[in-house]
Amino acid sequence: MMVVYFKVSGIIPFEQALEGMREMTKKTFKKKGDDVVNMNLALIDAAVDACQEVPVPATLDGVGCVDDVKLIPDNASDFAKKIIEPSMRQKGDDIPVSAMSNDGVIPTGTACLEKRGIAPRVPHWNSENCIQCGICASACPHAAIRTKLIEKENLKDAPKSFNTIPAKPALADEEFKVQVYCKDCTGCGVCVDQCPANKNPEKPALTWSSIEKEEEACELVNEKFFDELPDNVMGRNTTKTIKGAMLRKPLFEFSGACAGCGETPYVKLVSQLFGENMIVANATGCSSIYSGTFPTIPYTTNKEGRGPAWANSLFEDNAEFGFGMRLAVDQNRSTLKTYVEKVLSNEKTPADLKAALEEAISHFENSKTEEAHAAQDKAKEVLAKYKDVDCPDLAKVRELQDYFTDKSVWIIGGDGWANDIGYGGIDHVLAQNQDVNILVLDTEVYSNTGGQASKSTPTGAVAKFATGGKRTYKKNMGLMSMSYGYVYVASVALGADRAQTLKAFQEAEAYKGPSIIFAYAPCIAHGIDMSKTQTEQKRAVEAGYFPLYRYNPDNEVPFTWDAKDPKGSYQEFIRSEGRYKSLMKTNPEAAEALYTQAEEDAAKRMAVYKAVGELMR
Ligand SMILES: Cc1ncc(C[n+]2csc(CCOP(=O)(O)OP(=O)(O)O)c2C)c(N)n1
Ligand code: SF4
Ligand code: SF4
Ligand code: SF4
Repeated sequence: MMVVYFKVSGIIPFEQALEGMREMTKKTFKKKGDDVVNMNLALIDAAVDACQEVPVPATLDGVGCVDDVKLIPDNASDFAKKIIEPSMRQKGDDIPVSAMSNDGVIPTGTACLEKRGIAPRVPHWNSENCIQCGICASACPHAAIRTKLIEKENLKDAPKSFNTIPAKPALADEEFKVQVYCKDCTGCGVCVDQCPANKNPEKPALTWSSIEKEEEACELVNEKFFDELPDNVMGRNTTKTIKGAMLRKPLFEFSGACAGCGETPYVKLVSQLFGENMIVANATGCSSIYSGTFPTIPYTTNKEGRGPAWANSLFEDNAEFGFGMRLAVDQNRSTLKTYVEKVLSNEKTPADLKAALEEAISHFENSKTEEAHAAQDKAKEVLAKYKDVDCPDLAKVRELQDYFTDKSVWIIGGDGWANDIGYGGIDHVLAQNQDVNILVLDTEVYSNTGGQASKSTPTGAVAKFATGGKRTYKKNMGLMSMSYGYVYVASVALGADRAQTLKAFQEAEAYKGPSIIFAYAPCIAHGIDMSKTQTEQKRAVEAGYFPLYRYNPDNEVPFTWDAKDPKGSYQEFIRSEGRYKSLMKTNPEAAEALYTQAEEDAAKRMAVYKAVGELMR
């Protein structure tokens, strides 16, 4: 590749580049002997000889070149047309600075425009075998497979190809559907791996198909119809179950995370549960990259335009950044309340406005219920009616009207942020006893910069800066957080126990103080089969590698140990992952000793959590 790069780019004279590559090759492979050096030099010569120009044809079997392909729909926003489309066509340099937003605010809901179509194979739903569990939707890192309940009357205009099955538990007027978004699917295989019906090879509910075949079967048409159907139809379900939670529209979709990523299913879950009223402070790391790579954003809104607001500050100050959001929301809400009271006590206030404001403010403390939303919407409607009235108090209420609803503040980042570089900030914010939720996506390394060791990296794991295997213990940050006594703490692994993860997220949100959740997230840096990331979470818990617990200060007995006694082998688990296995090749003696140490450390860690958890009342 290097030969081709220097030849085509002409960045330096080719002969000079060739000389440099030869020298580098000799230096790099010197220790491996002359044979290896000569083979690599021969490779360079072969590449020079083989390098030839291939002209780009105007068409390929009748298909035009990329400039002819329609990338953005006609009804897309100005931002999509003026910024996203030229960027997609690699014409970003032509965008004038004047087209950029002045304050850095850009619209959400734009990752759905990409339709990358990168998966050579995509899942196909065999409806007759589906047990309607929603696990595929919960496991998918990319929100590319979804479930919906559909009222039968809404199927009147459905395309012929749009198949559904009667909803369970049986309701005469509802149908259930699993929809694959073929062009957003990465083909990672996590859903196929996780589908419980697939355990019976005779009757699998998800099988592989080619993207072309699915397009021929009108899946793109089906997807459009599915998308336009009403969202969040729950029937008899509630968000207390995974099946129910997965009936809600993900407000985080189609991110560019690696196929099979272990982090994104958690972010998607939070968006499904709380996205409509959520503000996210994101630490730098993988989550800031897949959540905000300019110009498209995977955070999106529901059909009424409600959805998460997202921002990324620095690696080292994200907890404080989110804490500032909490204080700002509280301040704005308190100002709104003061001005609503002023308007209410003004005798000139019309009766309908008074009634609407009184109703909206009556839900101030419990502002996220359906009833509260209806009252808030009504208040906004009446406020709009009086928008021309010259009253500064009323103008202030209108300015702050979005704060009738409290916001759910989520502070998100990786283990490097949480354990190392942002730790001081997290500790400070936890100590303030304010209502924020912290989500630590624990890949046990600095994933985004190529897998450097963090204080969350366990003993024996190989990472950059720990190439000989990490020599120290994984930091017990859960325990440190619990020691405050007024912090909600949970440790979860979605693929190991979906119900426990769901419960933890809901408890964290409901808890009126600080919450912190440590979520185990397998990653490409682990050297594993990425179609099995959720299975890997299960294996980790079953081997006693990763703990599941919840510490809820609201409960009479705050600590709950959620993992069953280990039934898998710790050694078998770590020896199956590349990040541990590689040490065996480079330093087998140290590997054996570190593997033993790692198992002892993990056992000690579990015992400490259990024992101290019991004491922390
Ligand atoms: C102060 C500072 N140091 C280093 C970096 C470079 N950096 C950006 S992302 C990252 C790794 C993030 O790792 P982690 O927090 O574990 O999140 P992950 O990528 O694993 O999700 C690093 C080191 C930075 N942005 N700021
Ligand atoms: S293959 Fe991967 S990206 Fe595609 S639907 Fe399944 S889990 Fe989602
Ligand atoms: S995981 Fe399988 S059985 Fe469950 S809803 Fe999805 S397709 Fe159906
Ligand atoms: S590097 Fe790891 S955490 Fe980052 S997107 Fe890829 S799989 Fe996810």
